[in-house]
Amino acid sequence: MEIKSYLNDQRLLVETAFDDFVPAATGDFKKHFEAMRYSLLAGGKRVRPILCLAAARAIGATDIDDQDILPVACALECIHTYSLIHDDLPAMDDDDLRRGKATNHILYGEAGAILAGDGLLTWAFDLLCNPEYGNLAPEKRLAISHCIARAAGSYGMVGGQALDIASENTQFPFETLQTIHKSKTGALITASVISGAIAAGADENQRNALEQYGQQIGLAFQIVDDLLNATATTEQLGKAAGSDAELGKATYPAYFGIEETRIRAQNAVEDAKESLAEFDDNAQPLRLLADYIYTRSH
Ligand code: GRG
Repeated sequence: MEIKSYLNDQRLLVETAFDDFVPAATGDFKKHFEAMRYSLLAGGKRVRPILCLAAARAIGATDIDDQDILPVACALECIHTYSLIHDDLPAMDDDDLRRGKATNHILYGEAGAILAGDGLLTWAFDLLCNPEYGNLAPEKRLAISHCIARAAGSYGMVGGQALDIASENTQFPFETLQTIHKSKTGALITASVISGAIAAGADENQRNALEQYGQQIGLAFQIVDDLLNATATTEQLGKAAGSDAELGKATYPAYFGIEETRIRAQNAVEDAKESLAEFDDNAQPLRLLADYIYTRSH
Protein backbone atom coordinates (compact mmCIF):
# COMPACT_ATOMS: atom_id res chain seq x y z
CA MET A 1 0.00 0.00 0.00
CA GLU A 2 1.28 3.44 -0.93
CA ILE A 3 0.77 5.91 1.92
CA LYS A 4 0.29 8.98 -0.27
CA SER A 5 -2.64 7.61 -2.25
CA TYR A 6 -4.10 5.95 0.88
CA LEU A 7 -4.07 9.30 2.72
CA ASN A 8 -5.56 11.05 -0.26
CA ASP A 9 -8.41 8.52 -0.59
CA GLN A 10 -9.15 8.65 3.13
CA ARG A 11 -9.08 12.44 3.20
CA LEU A 12 -11.58 12.57 0.34
CA LEU A 13 -13.81 10.03 2.11
CA VAL A 14 -13.86 12.21 5.24
CA GLU A 15 -14.35 15.47 3.36
CA THR A 16 -17.25 14.04 1.34
CA ALA A 17 -18.84 12.89 4.61
CA PHE A 18 -18.80 16.48 5.94
CA ASP A 19 -21.59 17.21 3.44
CA ASP A 20 -23.74 14.50 5.02
CA PHE A 21 -22.84 15.19 8.63
CA VAL A 22 -22.24 18.94 9.03
CA PRO A 23 -25.02 21.52 8.49
CA ALA A 24 -25.03 23.50 5.23
CA ALA A 25 -24.73 27.28 5.51
CA THR A 26 -28.41 28.11 5.00
CA GLY A 27 -31.34 29.38 7.07
CA ASP A 28 -31.42 31.66 10.09
CA PHE A 29 -27.91 30.69 11.26
CA LYS A 30 -26.34 30.91 7.80
CA LYS A 31 -23.40 33.14 8.83
CA HIS A 32 -22.61 30.96 11.86
CA PHE A 33 -22.62 27.74 9.83
CA GLU A 34 -20.55 29.48 7.17
CA ALA A 35 -17.89 30.32 9.80
CA MET A 36 -17.91 26.72 11.08
CA ARG A 37 -17.63 25.30 7.57
CA TYR A 38 -14.94 27.80 6.56
CA SER A 39 -12.40 26.34 8.99
CA LEU A 40 -13.62 22.76 8.73
CA LEU A 41 -13.25 22.75 4.95
CA ALA A 42 -10.07 24.87 4.86
CA GLY A 43 -7.89 21.79 4.36
CA GLY A 44 -5.92 19.91 6.97
CA LYS A 45 -4.42 16.45 6.98
CA ARG A 46 -7.48 14.82 8.61
CA VAL A 47 -5.16 12.68 10.74
CA ARG A 48 -7.66 12.09 13.58
CA PRO A 49 -10.61 10.89 11.44
CA ILE A 50 -8.28 8.76 9.32
CA LEU A 51 -6.86 7.14 12.49
CA CYS A 52 -10.38 6.46 13.74
CA LEU A 53 -11.38 4.72 10.50
CA ALA A 54 -8.10 2.78 10.34
CA ALA A 55 -8.42 1.58 13.96
CA ALA A 56 -11.98 0.40 13.34
CA ARG A 57 -10.89 -1.53 10.25
CA ALA A 58 -7.92 -3.03 12.12
CA ILE A 59 -10.39 -4.91 14.33
CA GLY A 60 -11.78 -6.65 11.25
CA ALA A 61 -15.43 -6.52 12.35
CA THR A 62 -17.90 -7.55 9.69
CA ASP A 63 -21.05 -6.04 11.21
CA ILE A 64 -20.08 -2.38 10.77
CA ASP A 65 -18.83 -0.39 7.81
CA ASP A 66 -17.34 3.03 7.04
CA GLN A 67 -20.78 4.68 7.04
CA ASP A 68 -21.16 3.75 10.73
CA ILE A 69 -17.72 5.10 11.66
CA LEU A 70 -17.76 8.29 9.57
CA PRO A 71 -19.98 10.30 11.97
CA VAL A 72 -17.46 9.55 14.74
CA ALA A 73 -14.56 10.43 12.42
CA CYS A 74 -16.24 13.72 11.44
CA ALA A 75 -16.98 14.53 15.10
CA LEU A 76 -13.27 14.20 15.89
CA GLU A 77 -12.35 16.60 13.09
CA CYS A 78 -15.03 19.08 14.30
CA ILE A 79 -13.43 19.05 17.76
CA HIS A 80 -9.92 19.36 16.35
CA THR A 81 -10.99 22.29 14.12
CA TYR A 82 -12.67 24.06 17.05
CA SER A 83 -9.42 23.79 19.01
CA LEU A 84 -7.46 25.34 16.13
CA ILE A 85 -9.94 28.23 15.78
CA HIS A 86 -9.73 29.00 19.49
CA ASP A 87 -5.96 28.48 19.60
CA ASP A 88 -5.54 31.13 16.87
CA LEU A 89 -7.59 33.78 18.72
CA PRO A 90 -5.90 37.00 19.90
CA ALA A 91 -6.31 35.84 23.52
CA MET A 92 -4.31 32.66 22.75
CA ASP A 93 -1.67 32.42 20.00
CA ASP A 94 -2.99 35.41 18.01
CA ASP A 95 -2.30 33.90 14.57
CA ASP A 96 -3.64 35.14 11.26
CA LEU A 97 -2.69 32.11 9.15
CA ARG A 98 -3.93 28.52 9.51
CA ARG A 99 -3.97 25.75 6.94
CA GLY A 100 -2.55 28.31 4.51
CA LYS A 101 -5.59 30.55 4.84
CA ALA A 102 -6.76 33.50 6.95
CA THR A 103 -7.72 32.38 10.45
CA ASN A 104 -11.38 32.32 11.42
CA HIS A 105 -11.38 35.51 13.51
CA ILE A 106 -9.73 37.49 10.69
CA LEU A 107 -12.78 36.73 8.51
CA TYR A 108 -15.61 36.41 11.02
CA GLY A 109 -14.42 38.58 13.93
CA GLU A 110 -13.52 37.40 17.39
CA ALA A 111 -17.06 36.75 18.57
CA GLY A 112 -17.90 34.92 15.32
CA ALA A 113 -14.79 32.73 15.66
CA ILE A 114 -15.45 31.90 19.33
CA LEU A 115 -18.99 30.86 18.41
CA ALA A 116 -17.84 28.90 15.33
CA GLY A 117 -15.55 26.93 17.67
CA ASP A 118 -18.33 26.46 20.22
CA GLY A 119 -20.66 25.34 17.41
CA LEU A 120 -18.19 22.75 16.11
CA LEU A 121 -17.48 21.35 19.58
CA THR A 122 -21.15 20.99 20.39
CA TRP A 123 -22.04 19.66 16.96
CA ALA A 124 -19.52 16.87 17.46
CA PHE A 125 -21.55 15.51 20.37
CA ASP A 126 -24.77 15.85 18.36
CA LEU A 127 -23.13 13.64 15.73
CA LEU A 128 -21.97 11.12 18.33
CA CYS A 129 -25.30 10.83 20.14
CA ASN A 130 -27.87 11.14 17.35
CA PRO A 131 -29.07 7.71 16.17
CA GLU A 132 -29.82 9.23 12.74
CA TYR A 133 -26.07 9.24 12.06
CA GLY A 134 -24.57 5.81 11.43
CA ASN A 135 -25.75 2.54 12.84
CA LEU A 136 -24.01 2.12 16.21
CA ALA A 137 -25.53 0.53 19.31
CA PRO A 138 -26.43 3.06 22.06
CA GLU A 139 -23.87 1.58 24.48
CA LYS A 140 -21.12 2.10 21.90
CA ARG A 141 -22.26 5.72 21.37
CA LEU A 142 -22.15 6.28 25.13
CA ALA A 143 -18.65 4.80 25.51
CA ILE A 144 -17.32 6.73 22.49
CA SER A 145 -18.88 10.02 23.67
CA HIS A 146 -17.35 9.59 27.10
CA CYS A 147 -13.93 8.69 25.69
CA ILE A 148 -13.92 11.74 23.39
CA ALA A 149 -15.36 14.14 26.01
CA ARG A 150 -12.67 13.10 28.48
CA ALA A 151 -9.90 13.52 25.89
CA ALA A 152 -11.12 16.90 24.64
CA GLY A 153 -11.87 18.41 28.06
CA SER A 154 -10.10 19.53 31.18
CA TYR A 155 -8.25 16.22 31.72
CA GLY A 156 -7.13 16.33 28.08
CA MET A 157 -6.80 18.95 25.37
CA VAL A 158 -8.35 21.91 27.25
CA GLY A 159 -6.33 21.19 30.40
CA GLY A 160 -3.16 20.78 28.33
CA GLN A 161 -3.76 24.08 26.58
CA ALA A 162 -4.33 25.81 29.93
CA LEU A 163 -1.09 24.36 31.31
CA ASP A 164 0.78 25.30 28.13
CA ILE A 165 -0.37 28.92 28.33
CA ALA A 166 0.37 29.15 32.06
CA SER A 167 3.90 27.81 31.42
CA GLU A 168 4.91 30.29 28.70
CA ASN A 169 8.17 32.06 29.55
CA THR A 170 8.64 30.00 32.72
CA GLN A 171 11.20 27.33 33.57
CA PHE A 172 9.67 23.94 34.19
CA PRO A 173 10.82 20.34 34.42
CA PHE A 174 10.70 18.01 31.43
CA GLU A 175 7.87 16.06 33.13
CA THR A 176 5.64 19.13 32.75
CA LEU A 177 6.40 19.26 29.03
CA GLN A 178 5.39 15.59 28.80
CA THR A 179 2.13 16.33 30.60
CA ILE A 180 1.40 19.22 28.23
CA HIS A 181 2.07 17.08 25.15
CA LYS A 182 0.11 14.11 26.44
CA SER A 183 -2.95 16.16 27.25
CA LYS A 184 -2.92 18.92 24.64
CA THR A 185 -2.15 16.78 21.60
CA GLY A 186 -1.90 13.13 22.61
CA ALA A 187 -5.28 12.75 24.29
CA LEU A 188 -7.43 13.51 21.23
CA ILE A 189 -5.18 11.43 18.96
CA THR A 190 -5.43 8.49 21.35
CA ALA A 191 -9.20 8.96 21.60
CA SER A 192 -9.42 8.93 17.80
CA VAL A 193 -7.88 5.46 17.76
CA ILE A 194 -9.87 4.15 20.75
CA SER A 195 -13.20 5.47 19.50
CA GLY A 196 -12.72 3.60 16.21
CA ALA A 197 -11.84 0.49 18.19
CA ILE A 198 -14.94 0.79 20.40
CA ALA A 199 -17.17 1.30 17.36
CA ALA A 200 -15.77 -1.90 15.83
CA GLY A 201 -16.30 -3.90 19.04
CA ALA A 202 -12.65 -4.33 20.08
CA ASP A 203 -12.01 -6.69 22.99
CA GLU A 204 -10.02 -5.54 26.04
CA ASN A 205 -6.64 -6.73 24.72
CA GLN A 206 -7.13 -5.07 21.37
CA ARG A 207 -8.27 -1.88 23.05
CA ASN A 208 -5.27 -1.78 25.39
CA ALA A 209 -2.88 -2.37 22.49
CA LEU A 210 -4.52 0.38 20.46
CA GLU A 211 -4.38 2.72 23.44
CA GLN A 212 -0.60 2.13 23.64
CA TYR A 213 -0.34 2.74 19.90
CA GLY A 214 -2.38 5.97 20.19
CA GLN A 215 -0.28 7.31 23.05
CA GLN A 216 2.98 6.69 21.21
CA ILE A 217 1.86 8.23 17.91
CA GLY A 218 0.36 11.14 19.87
CA LEU A 219 3.76 11.73 21.42
CA ALA A 220 5.53 11.37 18.06
CA PHE A 221 3.02 13.74 16.48
CA GLN A 222 3.75 16.51 18.98
CA ILE A 223 7.52 16.00 18.90
CA VAL A 224 7.42 16.30 15.10
CA ASP A 225 5.20 19.38 15.44
CA ASP A 226 7.88 20.95 17.65
CA LEU A 227 10.57 19.97 15.13
CA LEU A 228 8.65 21.42 12.20
CA ASN A 229 7.96 24.63 14.10
CA ALA A 230 11.71 24.99 14.59
CA THR A 231 12.92 23.87 11.15
CA ALA A 232 10.22 24.39 8.45
CA THR A 233 8.99 27.59 6.81
CA THR A 234 5.63 29.33 7.20
CA GLU A 235 4.87 28.50 3.54
CA GLN A 236 5.54 24.78 4.12
CA LEU A 237 3.44 24.68 7.28
CA GLY A 238 0.56 26.94 6.23
CA LYS A 239 0.80 28.46 9.72
CA ALA A 240 3.36 30.58 11.55
CA ALA A 241 6.76 28.85 11.77
CA GLY A 242 9.23 29.67 14.54
CA SER A 243 6.42 30.77 16.87
CA ASP A 244 7.49 28.44 19.71
CA ALA A 245 10.87 30.16 20.07
CA GLU A 246 9.23 33.61 19.79
CA LEU A 247 6.76 32.76 22.56
CA GLY A 248 9.53 31.30 24.71
CA LYS A 249 7.87 27.88 24.73
CA ALA A 250 9.61 24.83 26.11
CA THR A 251 9.75 22.22 23.37
CA TYR A 252 11.59 18.97 22.64
CA PRO A 253 14.21 20.77 20.48
CA ALA A 254 14.68 23.33 23.28
CA TYR A 255 15.37 20.52 25.77
CA PHE A 256 17.30 18.08 23.60
CA GLY A 257 18.42 19.77 20.36
CA ILE A 258 17.25 18.75 16.88
CA GLU A 259 19.09 15.43 16.47
CA GLU A 260 18.14 13.92 19.84
CA THR A 261 14.57 15.12 19.24
CA ARG A 262 14.41 13.26 15.92
CA ILE A 263 15.61 10.08 17.62
CA ARG A 264 12.95 10.40 20.32
CA ALA A 265 10.23 10.82 17.66
CA GLN A 266 11.53 7.76 15.79
CA ASN A 267 11.56 5.71 18.99
CA ALA A 268 7.95 6.65 19.75
CA VAL A 269 6.94 5.54 16.24
CA GLU A 270 8.74 2.20 16.67
CA ASP A 271 7.06 1.68 20.07
CA ALA A 272 3.69 2.46 18.47
CA LYS A 273 4.22 -0.17 15.77
CA GLU A 274 5.35 -2.72 18.35
CA SER A 275 2.03 -2.28 20.16
CA LEU A 276 0.37 -3.69 17.04
CA ALA A 277 2.34 -6.97 17.16
CA GLU A 278 -0.80 -9.08 17.73
CA PHE A 279 -2.71 -7.49 14.85
CA ASP A 280 -2.88 -8.91 11.33
CA ASP A 281 -2.70 -7.19 7.94
CA ASN A 282 -5.88 -5.24 8.65
CA ALA A 283 -3.69 -3.05 10.88
CA GLN A 284 -1.17 -2.31 8.11
CA PRO A 285 -2.58 1.23 7.52
CA LEU A 286 -2.03 1.99 11.22
CA ARG A 287 1.62 0.96 10.86
CA LEU A 288 2.02 3.18 7.79
CA LEU A 289 0.25 6.05 9.56
CA ALA A 290 2.78 5.81 12.40
CA ASP A 291 5.63 6.17 9.86
CA TYR A 292 3.83 9.03 8.15
CA ILE A 293 3.55 10.93 11.42
CA TYR A 294 7.34 10.92 11.64
CA THR A 295 8.02 11.75 7.99
CA ARG A 296 5.30 14.39 7.46
CA SER A 297 6.48 17.77 6.21
CA HIS A 298 3.61 19.94 7.52
C1 GRG B 1 -7.99 25.99 22.32
C2 GRG B 1 -8.92 24.15 23.80
C3 GRG B 1 -7.91 24.61 22.87
C4 GRG B 1 -6.94 23.76 22.54
C5 GRG B 1 -5.89 24.06 21.55
C6 GRG B 1 -4.82 22.08 19.08
C7 GRG B 1 -4.33 22.98 20.12
C8 GRG B 1 -4.94 22.91 21.46
C9 GRG B 1 -3.40 23.88 19.86
C10 GRG B 1 -2.82 24.08 18.50
C11 GRG B 1 -1.39 24.36 18.64
C12 GRG B 1 -0.54 23.17 18.46
C13 GRG B 1 0.72 23.39 17.73
C14 GRG B 1 -0.91 22.01 18.95
C15 GRG B 1 -0.16 20.78 18.88
C16 GRG B 1 -0.18 20.02 17.58
C17 GRG B 1 -1.36 20.17 16.80
C18 GRG B 1 -2.61 19.79 17.42
C19 GRG B 1 -1.21 20.63 15.57
C20 GRG B 1 -2.27 20.83 14.60
O1 GRG B 1 -2.79 19.61 14.17
P1 GRG B 1 -2.62 19.06 12.69
O2 GRG B 1 -1.18 19.11 12.30
O3 GRG B 1 -3.37 20.18 11.85
O4 GRG B 1 -3.31 17.75 12.57
P2 GRG B 1 -4.22 20.04 10.48
O5 GRG B 1 -4.32 21.48 9.99
O6 GRG B 1 -3.49 19.16 9.53
O7 GRG B 1 -5.55 19.50 10.88
